[in-house]
Amino acid sequence: MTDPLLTLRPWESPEVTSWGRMPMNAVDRRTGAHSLDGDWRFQLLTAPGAPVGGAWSTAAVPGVWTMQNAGKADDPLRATVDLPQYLNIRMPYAEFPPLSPVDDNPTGVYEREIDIPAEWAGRRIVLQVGAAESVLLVHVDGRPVGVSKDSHLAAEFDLSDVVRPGERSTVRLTVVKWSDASHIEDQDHWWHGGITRSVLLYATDPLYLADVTVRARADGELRIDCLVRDAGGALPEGWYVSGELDGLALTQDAAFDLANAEDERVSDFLGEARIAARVPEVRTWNAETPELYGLTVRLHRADGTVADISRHRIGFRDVEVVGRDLLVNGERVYIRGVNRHDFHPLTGRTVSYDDMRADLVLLKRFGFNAIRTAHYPNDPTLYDLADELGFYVVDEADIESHDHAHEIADDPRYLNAFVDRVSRMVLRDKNHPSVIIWSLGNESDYGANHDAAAGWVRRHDPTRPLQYEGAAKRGWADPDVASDIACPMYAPLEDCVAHALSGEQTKPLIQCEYSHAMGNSNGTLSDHWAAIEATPGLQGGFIWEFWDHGILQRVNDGRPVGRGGAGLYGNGVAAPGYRWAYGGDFGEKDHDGAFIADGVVFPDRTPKPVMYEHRELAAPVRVSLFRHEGLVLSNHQHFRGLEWLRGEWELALADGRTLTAPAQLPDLRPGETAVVPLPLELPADGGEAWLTLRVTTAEDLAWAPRGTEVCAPQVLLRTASADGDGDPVVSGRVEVDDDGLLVHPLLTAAPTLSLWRAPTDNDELGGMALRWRTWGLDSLVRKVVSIHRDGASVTVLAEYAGTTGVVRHRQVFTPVEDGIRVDEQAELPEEFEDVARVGSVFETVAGLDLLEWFGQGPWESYPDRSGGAPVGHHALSVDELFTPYLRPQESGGRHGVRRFTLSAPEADDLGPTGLAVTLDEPRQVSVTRYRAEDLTAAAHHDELVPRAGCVVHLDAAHRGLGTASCGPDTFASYLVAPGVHHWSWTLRAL
Ligand code: IPT
Repeated sequence: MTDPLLTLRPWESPEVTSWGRMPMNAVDRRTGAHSLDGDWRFQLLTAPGAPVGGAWSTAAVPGVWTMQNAGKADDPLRATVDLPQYLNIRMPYAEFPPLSPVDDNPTGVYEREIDIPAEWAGRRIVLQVGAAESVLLVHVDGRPVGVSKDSHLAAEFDLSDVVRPGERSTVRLTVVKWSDASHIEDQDHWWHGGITRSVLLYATDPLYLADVTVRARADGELRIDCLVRDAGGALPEGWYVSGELDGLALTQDAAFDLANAEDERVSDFLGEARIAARVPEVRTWNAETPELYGLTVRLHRADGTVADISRHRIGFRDVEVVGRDLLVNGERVYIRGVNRHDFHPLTGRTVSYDDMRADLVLLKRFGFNAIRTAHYPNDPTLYDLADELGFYVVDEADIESHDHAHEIADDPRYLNAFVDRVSRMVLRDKNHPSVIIWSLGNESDYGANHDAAAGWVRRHDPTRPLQYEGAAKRGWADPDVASDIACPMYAPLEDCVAHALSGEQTKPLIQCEYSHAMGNSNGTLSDHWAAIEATPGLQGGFIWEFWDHGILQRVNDGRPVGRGGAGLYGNGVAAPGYRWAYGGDFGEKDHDGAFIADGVVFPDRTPKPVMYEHRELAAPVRVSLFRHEGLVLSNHQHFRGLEWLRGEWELALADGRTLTAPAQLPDLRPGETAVVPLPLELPADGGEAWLTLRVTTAEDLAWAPRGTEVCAPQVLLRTASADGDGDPVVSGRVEVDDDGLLVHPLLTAAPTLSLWRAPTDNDELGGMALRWRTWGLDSLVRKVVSIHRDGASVTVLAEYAGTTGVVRHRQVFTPVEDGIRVDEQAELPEEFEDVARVGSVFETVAGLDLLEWFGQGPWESYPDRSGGAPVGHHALSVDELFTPYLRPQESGGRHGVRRFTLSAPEADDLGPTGLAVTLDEPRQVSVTRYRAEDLTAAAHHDELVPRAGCVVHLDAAHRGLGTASCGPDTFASYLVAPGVHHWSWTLRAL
């Protein structure tokens, strides 16, 4: 028998967005529903038309088959199983929209029995499939029931006429991976196939709430619009709705009924009712104090009995664009945002409540207050959590046609799909206070299809602004494009500032993507925030992105670990025998490599160092020095005081002392400042002095237990005194070998000049690493020119030859008390106009595992990413110093290091226990177990073989990180220029 769903070939008909699917709505049916999650019978076909009838395996629902090795797991990689593939912009196949490969189109067939409870007799029975990609075909007992596209939103099908209460039915969900819809789901993440969110079955009374739309304003005005339907068609007489808001009874609005009754256009067939109220002394919702109210809406039959219930948690708040400001409850709020995908290293796209909560809790702890749901509506629970924990959400429709953007934006065959996707998102999410802006999608050029979708949103929900980067690109101030926000991506900061200062700005400027977090990145984030906070018209942006999308993979057979592999990793690193897979690791022919690893957290959610930078930039309380007599404390929040915070002062002195004193945080309203006296008397001696306010949560919060660190603003109280003549020279002998290399019992490799760092992703993709390789900086050839003894000092002149230039390097070794002073000078030729670093590198004996330093820390920091690392006395094991970026690269650096010791924590009494280095001024230092060449050669972290000793870099100058893998490079002030560089340091044995 021919199946009409297959005959129609909906996977190549963009005009067909659904068939038999019910309209989207905001009634939450999760409570009381029967879950159909679990193992389903499963077959993976090569194409949608291929015969079903082979052997069934099982697949977990929700889940993607690409992560489950579903099919025959013992086949060679990619032979009969379908594995994840990572491509950013390019489509994975050559077919032009709307077509996809005819013969090679993995199609998953999921089947299971469902028992329909006998007590559902007479009720409306609905199947809800949370999400399936990219085309879902539904059959029940062999009968075609429906079709749905739009991979990140639920589809509902009315089964009332298909199943029989008290009987068993077979549900088949056929999921076709490639389709016309794939061309508008060309987002930058892994391609998967499967059912990614829960499947439910529920029943309602024939008389039911088809939709509920809540508008709750900051002044307490509440409007609830209910759409009522009856499965039988005509509505019964006398139905009505009621509501309850945290115990406050709400009734149906008679004025609305009257107006409807008098309006001849309104039929009795479509049930519309309104509840209107004004809530006195309303507690408004905002991201800092996300006050929610419990709302229950009831639909009654004429006799008062309840036919249907819809429960919501709502927030009273306003959002509007006034001039060039985005206002929440009248306040111009900063958007400290991040782009977030639904991602998990074991399940691909399926994320649990606990996962999502953990994401948002982490973001809260690191100062984020906004999320862009890149690039599709996220799991519905995400929005509940955003409401509850306090996030501003830019809700983005599932439209990205990147590879064929220009063709599709005006293609009328895709018109319906654009409007469908945007409208379904709005219909689902409109009641969330967290959602403050709708986004029409991502990277899809700009065309009539967007304007059509924008028109729908503006009519349906005039309460929120709308944004679309592709439209804003036509002109940040252009009133005629479908974007109320100027929301560029990766715009140079100077362009943003210039726009804000031009006098022509008409819309808030909030970058939808900026500060690309690939590898060791996010340089200049603090410069961005300094400009944002200093420039009216700039309001923030969304960092790209939250996750490094590394998939946990077994190294021996290349398979994804899949569900149940939890606990195999921690601290950002996959356990031995596993690795974080990125593009190409599943044998994909076409892929975009490590570009998928560009988040602020590792795949196990371990925060990368940039998170600490961000936390400090978002500090709710700031400190500055007031005429050296006192301190200015300020409240940098928008809505609340400092009462939820507790502080402690910490004074770090260069002589090694750290003094503390309790802090009394003043009672400050948002934006207010107060002058407080210095909390500690500054000791007359002790040298350089830094005062830090360690701010923690004063009580348990939904997102942080009491005592969680919130920020640590710092002021310099006293600069280092000039060192006089330095360490007195003592008589003694410095040993160098015939090559002029220092001989020292603690060093296994003598200090030499280094101009190379293992390229960061920014260095590689920004083209810098290529230039450095062309100049030969990765393989400089050292030649000693002269060795000269002058009294106790030895001067070594050497030349380091690259392919295009020669660097002259001088080292003067002078014995000082207990050690050796090394004065260095390097002269870079003009052609080495922009290098990674200029400094010394040496290697130590094994066993020196503890680094203690006075400088910035404790986390990794670089010249253009050092705002979140306060100066103080820090200590970490050498292994902890290293940041395990997925693709090994320069890492583990610490900025502003004044001195350090490297010691053996458990040294015996024989021989030296370590070494101490004092630097002439604060310098960039790194101590790792890897040479730059080790890091450069490895493609994954698990390929690195730690050396027994330490590799120590002391840099006279170190280039900033920037964000050139996608976006602007670092600023000129963070570049390492050619010419003469000087630096000195002293090496002592402990
Ligand atoms: C931009 C995309 O919107 C985002 O999905 C991601 O790919 C990001 O860049 C880079 O990781 S598109 C880019 C070509 C500007």
